[in-house]
Amino acid sequence: MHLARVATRPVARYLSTSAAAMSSSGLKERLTEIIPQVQADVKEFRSEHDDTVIGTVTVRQAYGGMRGIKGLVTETSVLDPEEGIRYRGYTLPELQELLPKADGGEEPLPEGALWLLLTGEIPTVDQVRAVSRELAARADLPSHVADMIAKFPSTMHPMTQFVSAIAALQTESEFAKAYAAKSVSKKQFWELFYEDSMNLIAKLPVVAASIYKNTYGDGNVACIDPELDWSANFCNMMGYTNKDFTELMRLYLTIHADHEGGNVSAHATHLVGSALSDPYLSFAAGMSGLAGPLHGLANQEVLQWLTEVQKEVGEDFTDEQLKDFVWNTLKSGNVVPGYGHAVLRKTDPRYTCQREFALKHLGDDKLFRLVSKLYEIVPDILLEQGKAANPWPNVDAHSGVLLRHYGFNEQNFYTVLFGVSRALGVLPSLVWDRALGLPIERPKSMSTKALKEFVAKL
Ligand code: AMX
Repeated sequence: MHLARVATRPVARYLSTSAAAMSSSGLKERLTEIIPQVQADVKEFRSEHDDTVIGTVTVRQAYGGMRGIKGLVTETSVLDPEEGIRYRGYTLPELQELLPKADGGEEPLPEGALWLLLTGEIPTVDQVRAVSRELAARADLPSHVADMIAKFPSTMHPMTQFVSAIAALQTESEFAKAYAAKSVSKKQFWELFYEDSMNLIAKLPVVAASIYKNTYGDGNVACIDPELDWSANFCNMMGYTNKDFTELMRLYLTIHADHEGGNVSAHATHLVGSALSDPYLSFAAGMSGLAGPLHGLANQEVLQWLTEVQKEVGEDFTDEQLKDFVWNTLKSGNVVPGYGHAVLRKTDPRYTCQREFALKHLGDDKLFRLVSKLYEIVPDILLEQGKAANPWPNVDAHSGVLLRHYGFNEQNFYTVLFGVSRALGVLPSLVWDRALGLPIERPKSMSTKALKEFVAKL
């Protein structure tokens, strides 16, 4: 029988929650100013255009995963098939330039991305430092969640642990409590979603690090240091103190945050939240979607696949050997993980900025060499096979190589890192869903019989 390793230092020992209330960064105050302006803008736009047609739906789309149907409003980011993601109108290279950095650092602080995604504004250095402090002050874990993580069997996949722990944190939901007490009006929903979202974002690194240390280590998790930023605390809690690794995590947590509203994790979070399930339950649903191999779990799959490639072709591989391996993957009915995308039609800019980080920091890392070679080889093969609409690499083709370089070898944990970052995008979206009063989501479905009858009448 598996015996769980219990943290010798309880993971719940952090700053008191009353400190959180006192350490406001000004982010909520800024949102309070912005929200009425956006509400008025949306009201005016809708009064003029509610009946304007923005697209049509084909039978192919109904059977084909609703590709390209414009049926969702997401304020935080927009994905262009050719150019890639823009957070509130800014490309990733622009964010790398404009968002505040840590002292002596070169990569953006994800707290800055959080501010931007929530407000649409690039924050100042002071505002970002204040958000770091506010998140540190909200990071307390309730003891039942810490105990629960400590008792999970190490054979339970880290994403299953992550989803379960997030759902268990729902005891802390201020929205759920106020709603149950009938003490909140619809106009105030966004504020409670904001409080829940900020608390959840603050606690996720503690949850994730506790899962990491209980699954792979001695169960000890370092305490939050209120002087450190969100990523540095996360790295410390996982036991990584290398400065370059912390910089990598700042970049990683910034670029994985948001990818507009239709991807599985964002859409699931939004959908469940539309039933007024609180941010904890909504985000747990989103993370269940991220755990799928065609979505976030692809970063784990990539590392697994690269390990198999290495084993098969060795270090002095030829192009022909790599081509054979890729073709064999396809012929055996598997996808090439890390390649293709439902929306993108060019190399994912999230791949490109990770590649640039690797060019700067990884030197002649063997796995990076292999990944670079595959970048030259895989697209042509996918094009020749003629099935994938997009033969180019996505975000997951690169992330594991960077983590592995710094000794982060536990690939089954990689999707948890993705999940911690994704909170910075989908939870602000959820806050805006409530601010704009979006209703419960309920698209129309049809049976094949009903569809046939419908098209016969056209
Ligand atoms: N390798 C092999 N075949 C691929 C492929 C790949 N990387 N990408 C797409 N295809 C295949 C599809 O499986 C599909 O085959 P089918 O007709 O036999 O079912 C066909 O090409 C058409 O698919 P598509 O329209 O190009 O893609 P999609 O929108 O249906 O799916 C995605 C997109 C990402 C699921 C798909 O490209 C894929 O499976 N990629 C590998 C897994 C991966 O990297 N996922 C991570 C995506 C990013 C993320 O969410 N984190």
